[in-house]
This record gives sequence, structure tokens and C-alpha cells, in this order.
Amino acid sequence: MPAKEKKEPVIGTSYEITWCPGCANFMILASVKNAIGKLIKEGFCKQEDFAITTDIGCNSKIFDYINLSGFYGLHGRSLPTGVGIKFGNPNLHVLSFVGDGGLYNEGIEHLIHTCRYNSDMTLIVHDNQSFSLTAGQPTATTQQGYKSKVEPYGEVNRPLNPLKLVLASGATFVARCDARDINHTSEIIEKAIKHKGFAFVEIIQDCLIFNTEMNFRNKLAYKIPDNKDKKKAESYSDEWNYNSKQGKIPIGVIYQELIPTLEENWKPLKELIEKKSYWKYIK
Ligand SMILES: Cc1ncc(C[n+]2csc(CCOP(=O)(O)OP(=O)(O)O)c2C)c(N)n1
Repeated sequence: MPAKEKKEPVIGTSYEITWCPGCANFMILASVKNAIGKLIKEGFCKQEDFAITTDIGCNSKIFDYINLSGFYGLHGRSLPTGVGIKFGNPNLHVLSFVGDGGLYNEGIEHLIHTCRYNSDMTLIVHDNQSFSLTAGQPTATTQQGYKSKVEPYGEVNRPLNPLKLVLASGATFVARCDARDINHTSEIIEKAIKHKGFAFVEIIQDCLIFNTEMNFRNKLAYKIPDNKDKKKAESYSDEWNYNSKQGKIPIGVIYQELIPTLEENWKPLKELIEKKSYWKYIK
């Protein structure tokens, strides 16, 4: 008898991709598809065990290009939508996608609280340091001096350092990747999905149309070994302030710790995990 052939999981879709030609989102899509495909093939979980949520923006078009169930949400609300899915079925592996504008401006409160909750899910941030879909307004991670139609004299405010924010807010997995390095990004996404708790993965990406002066930050990037020391994580986070194209940008797992998750701490959800079940309508 011929050995039963294992069907390859189909992670992509046949929808026309409408990102600009050469956009770094293509690379992020490839990394995500590689990571999910590998996890399914190695038996970590099935395709139907994943759910995705997105925001609004160039990044969020990814919703149409990944063959997974999910919810295409509102601007700034990808994370609470993901947490909501976890409350409905804590056994799902939820991946939330968002841009720097959606996360660090519109929805920053959700970031702080989800870190604090330690919900067992993965957040993938497409950080191009600009509100790109709406023509390049500055976000909270945009460098000072960036000139756009809304700020012809240049951005006046200092950028936020999101890594320091999530560490201070209690994130249990903090990673940074460079979109151009598809294999490395894929490995980090895999680790993030396997992490028990809230995994924050920031992907630095170029935008070919807006805020182009920050492109090629990958030249400053260097890989670090997985780190579990909080003090070291803080010092990695301090190495780059999002404001300059000088210095070095550490990429890799900046911090990881294991503590009980929101779902484990909340009795009814823990019971659903134990029963491998979800809320059902009871008459
Ligand atoms: C509440 C709300 N505010 C503003 C908008 C308009 N809007 C749609 S997409 C977008 C920019 C998204 O930028 P970002 O989140 O950085 O993602 P990118 O397009 O760069 O991937 C904005 C401001 C909106 N749809 N909803």
C-alpha cells in the first residue's frame, strides 16, 4: 500500500494583492505563511485552530491573503477583537495584525492592557513609522523632523519607544524583526505563537511611498540570542530610539518569561481549555 500522502496546507488565497509593488508587506505575508504552514505540518495545531484579527490600514489587507478564519476589525481595535475571540474560545491561536498608527496612536490603551492581561495570543505590528494608507501622516513612532502635508514644518514630537512601553506594561514575550529577513521573521513568529501568554512582535518595515527617509534601517539591525533577563531586555530596548538612522537595532527575542495567562487565571476559561471546548448557547 502506498504511504498516505499528507496534504499540504493552503495558507494563501487567490485574491488579487493590492499592496504597492515591492511593499514590505509582501515579505511579512511570506513570513506569516511560512510560520503557520510549518506549525501545521509539524502537528502543533490544525489550520482551523487559528483565528486572525486585523485593524484598518495597508497592513490589514493581509486579512484577505491568509486562508484563516477571523475578523476584519476597526482602526485601533485589532487587539481587543483578538482578546474577545480568546474569551469565546480560549483554545484558538489568535494572531492580531496592526500598523504602528493603529496600535501606538488609535489603540494604544488596548496595547497596555493586553500586556497586563497576558492573554495567550500573538500581536504582529507592521511598523513603517507612518500612517501609510491615508497618505503618510506621522504616527507615534515617526522620527522628529519628518515633513508631510499635515506637518509641513516637520514632526515636532519625540517618538515613542514601544519596546520600553510593552516591557513596562508586563508583556511576557517581546520581539523585534526586520521584514526583509523573511526566514528570521518566520522563526520569531513561530516562537511567538508557541509562547504561552501575550506575544508582542514588532516588524520593522520600509514604506516605499511615505516616510522613505527611514528606509533601510535593516542595515543597522543585528541578531541577538533569545533573552530572558529583564535588565538586558531594557538595555536592548534603549539601543535604538526610533528617531535616528544611527547606531544599532537589536532584532530577535528581546524578552520572554512564563507566568499564568489570562485564560488560565479565569476559572471558566480554564475549564474550557481543559475540556478543549468553547462557549455554547444554552437554552
Ligand atoms: C477611528 C479611525 N480613525 C482614522 C481612520 C482613517 N484611517 C484609515 S487607515 C489609516 C492609516 C493606518 O495607518 P497604520 O495603522 O500605521 O497602518 P499602515 O497603513 O501604515 O499599514 C487611517 C488613519 C479610520 N479608518 N478610523
